[in-house]
Amino acid sequence: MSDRTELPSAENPEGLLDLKVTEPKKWAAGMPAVGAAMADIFEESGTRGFKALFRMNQKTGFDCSSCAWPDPDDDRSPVAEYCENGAKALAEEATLKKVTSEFFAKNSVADLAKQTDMEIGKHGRLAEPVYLPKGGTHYQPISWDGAFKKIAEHLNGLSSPNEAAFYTSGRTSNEASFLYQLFVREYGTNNMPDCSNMCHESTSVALAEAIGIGKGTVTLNDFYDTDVIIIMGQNPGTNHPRMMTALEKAKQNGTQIIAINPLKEAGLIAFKNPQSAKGVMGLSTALADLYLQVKINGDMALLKAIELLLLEAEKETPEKVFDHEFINNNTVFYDQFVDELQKHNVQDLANAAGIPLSQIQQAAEILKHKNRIIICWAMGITQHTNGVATIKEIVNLVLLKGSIGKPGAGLCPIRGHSNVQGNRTMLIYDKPYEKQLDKLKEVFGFEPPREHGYDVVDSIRAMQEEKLKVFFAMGGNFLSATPDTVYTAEAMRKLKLSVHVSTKLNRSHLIHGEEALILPTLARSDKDMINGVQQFVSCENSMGVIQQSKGMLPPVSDQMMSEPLIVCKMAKAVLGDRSVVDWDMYSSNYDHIRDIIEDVIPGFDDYNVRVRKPGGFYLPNAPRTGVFETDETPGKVQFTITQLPKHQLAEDEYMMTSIRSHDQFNTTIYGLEDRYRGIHNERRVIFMNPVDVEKAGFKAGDKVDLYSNFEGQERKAHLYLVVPYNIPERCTATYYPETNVLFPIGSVAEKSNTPTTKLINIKIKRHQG
Ligand SMILES: Nc1nc2c(c(=O)[nH]1)N[C@H]1C(S)=C(S)[C@@H](COP(=O)(O)OP(=O)(O)OC[C@H]3O[C@@H](n4cnc5c(=O)[nH]c(N)nc54)[C@H](O)[C@@H]3O)O[C@H]1N2
Ligand SMILES: Nc1nc2c(c(=O)[nH]1)N[C@H]1C(S)=C(S)[C@@H](COP(=O)(O)OP(=O)(O)OC[C@H]3O[C@@H](n4cnc5c(=O)[nH]c(N)nc54)[C@H](O)[C@@H]3O)O[C@H]1N2
Ligand SMILES: [Mo]
Repeated sequence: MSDRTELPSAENPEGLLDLKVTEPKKWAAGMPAVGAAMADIFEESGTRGFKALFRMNQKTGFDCSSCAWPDPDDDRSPVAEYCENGAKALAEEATLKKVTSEFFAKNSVADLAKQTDMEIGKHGRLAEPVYLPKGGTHYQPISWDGAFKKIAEHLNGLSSPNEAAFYTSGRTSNEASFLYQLFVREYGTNNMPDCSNMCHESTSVALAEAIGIGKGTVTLNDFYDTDVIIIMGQNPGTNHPRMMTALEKAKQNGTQIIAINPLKEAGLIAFKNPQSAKGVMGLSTALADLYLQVKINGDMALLKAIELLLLEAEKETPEKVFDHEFINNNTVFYDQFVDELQKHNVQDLANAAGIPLSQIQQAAEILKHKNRIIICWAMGITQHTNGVATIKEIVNLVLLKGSIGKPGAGLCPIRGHSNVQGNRTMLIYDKPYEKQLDKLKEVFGFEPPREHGYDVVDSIRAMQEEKLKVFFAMGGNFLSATPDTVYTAEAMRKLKLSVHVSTKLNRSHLIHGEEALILPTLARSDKDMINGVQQFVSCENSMGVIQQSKGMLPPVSDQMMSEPLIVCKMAKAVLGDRSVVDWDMYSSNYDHIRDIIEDVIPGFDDYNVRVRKPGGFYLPNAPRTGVFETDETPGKVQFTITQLPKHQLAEDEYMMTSIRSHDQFNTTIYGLEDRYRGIHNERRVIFMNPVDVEKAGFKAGDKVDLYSNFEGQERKAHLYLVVPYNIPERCTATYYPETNVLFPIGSVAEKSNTPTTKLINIKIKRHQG
């Protein structure tokens, strides 16, 4: 079958494979999980992968790069503190396959671009710096010095530093991030888009405004002694599998779990722990006591409905449901919030959420007399137009119950990339605070730029408008991760120079500027030696714990350079005598980087000492310790009045969300198995409610094309297979990143500017051709 056009995207593979659909699973993990992981490790890396697996997430080992879930503070499994998907991530890194300059001599950029994302990623580790000259068809070898010289020529030739942007993907360590932003600011711009902009930016904005800190407030131990855990818009069985162990332990301690998700995700229903005796015998622990299968973006209506029911209960039994002492002492705007809430009708809210009122009553009943409540959320909440508002509504609920700043209670955004939270702490931010810039100035003595920079979406627009000429990426896969693939590809092709510091080949290397560089770097599991001394880096997990990460695998090529070194050498090449920073010192030993971080960023006192302690240390977190205030409201945190979203669907339209399969890490596609959802051998599927399938005159396996319409512009994704699935009516789901062609650049979340990749209205038509 050949339906392939020249679309520069993950879309349009050669044809459809042989899709197999089986019953979705009703539990996650278990022995098959470990078996699958072991098979991957063995195939990619042989025994070195196994050895590394046992060091992953150990106190003296390296941090798994697959997610930001924390490690236990005290007891860790002596053999294995990893999950299936962490093992797959390691297999990808530890592979012995190499992408060398000979590989590029044999494969033109155009030919490589025709491969699927999975094929591109399977070629192995990038092993040499390579350069694509203007008009070139093949990447060719270049020395590291030659590469830095090219970057310097371009950056120093721009008419303003603001014509360059510097992207960060969330695997970059604290040490590398700190140096990177230091270089970018000394060079003279705040154009620092990062993967957060597409991920938890809505969380950072909402929490900073509502509770004064853009981070969650709970620790892992809170999970072990709490009454209720609510999990919204998150699929832990796949994306944070180690969270399952914490949920299991919580259940054993009597915690009730409420899951809020349009899809019945196996990992929210039950868990078979492959590391427990019970799990080995094939027994599972039931997780969600109540599963609310909300409509896509019905979360706001649902939260309001729960709050309204709690308010009614509070009126019946005053002082028994809400924590008035907490509310009086620590919050503002309670009265306004209640006035506004009462304007809603609970049945209307239930209808908007798409959930029977009786089920919402059950949720309210569970919460009514509890005040140790943890609310977790991830992309199902943040990547919506009203993501910031929904998160503030989550805060409202927590404040009503006084469920914050006490053990077993609080807000728990579950971060994605393993150091995405640390990147922001290290000042990777396009909108830095004045006081942070003042501090940089005080410590280093240069004047950092004050004008806010471009985030991800603004960068893409600026590329299109040719305001950006140089794009430098510290990791990631910008083209495939961002929305509106065709528009973004066009934008990236207008660049004069695109540079990617990467571990693996990806599509962003193939859709390039006039000139392009690929710079191979060390990954987490690689041993990082400088002047004969082994270095380590550090990362911050989702709960604000800073820990060291020390790789142990000999790099497969001696031409890879660590990220901190790349920054130092680039800074020297670009800034030369203009720089007031001692880059040589920082590149000689990472302890020097940590010493200076300690001087600039609060909470890192005795960094070098404390990071060497097994288990690391917690960063300060005001609300966690019962200090409640925001910039606007000293001594108090805020209730927020939010609006219900309005959704209008034409008769032939559906809402579409985008999700991760069990066999990918973001744009890295490990394989074609979405085991828990019962999808095998193909990713180009659209999950639809069986009633909708029938009404539309389709049947399982039919070939369809998807169309989105936004502000009069039509976008198309070719050739998907219909899969009838347990999802609310008029809601559909497809895998990210293939359908990023459908998400318009203009559709972003209010305040956070996050692309709304959890909702676009689409039409589904029978495939032509
Ligand atoms: N193995 C693996 N691990 C990963 C990643 C990976 O790709 N693979 N990615 C990492 C990264 S960067 C991140 S950010 C996280 C992502 O982790 P998650 O946020 O768990 O990932 P997603 O699959 O994007 O979507 C989460 C869930 O949101 C639900 N959902 C969709 N729309 C809505 C909605 O409107 N409301 C509600 N309530 N739910 C909705 C989906 O059904 C899905 O279950 O995982 C990190 N960890
Ligand atoms: N439709 C849709 N779009 C989405 C999302 C969605 O849910 N739906 N999710 C969004 C989210 S949450 C995120 S975080 C973004 C992800 O956006 P990115 O972070 O840009 O994408 P990744 O796929 O994680 O990046 C993978 C690449 O990173 C490189 N890499 C891996 N490890 C390292 C390392 O240690 N150092 C360096 N320098 N490079 C490394 C490899 O070359 C690999 O090809 O995508 C976003 N896009
Ligand atoms: Mo993410």
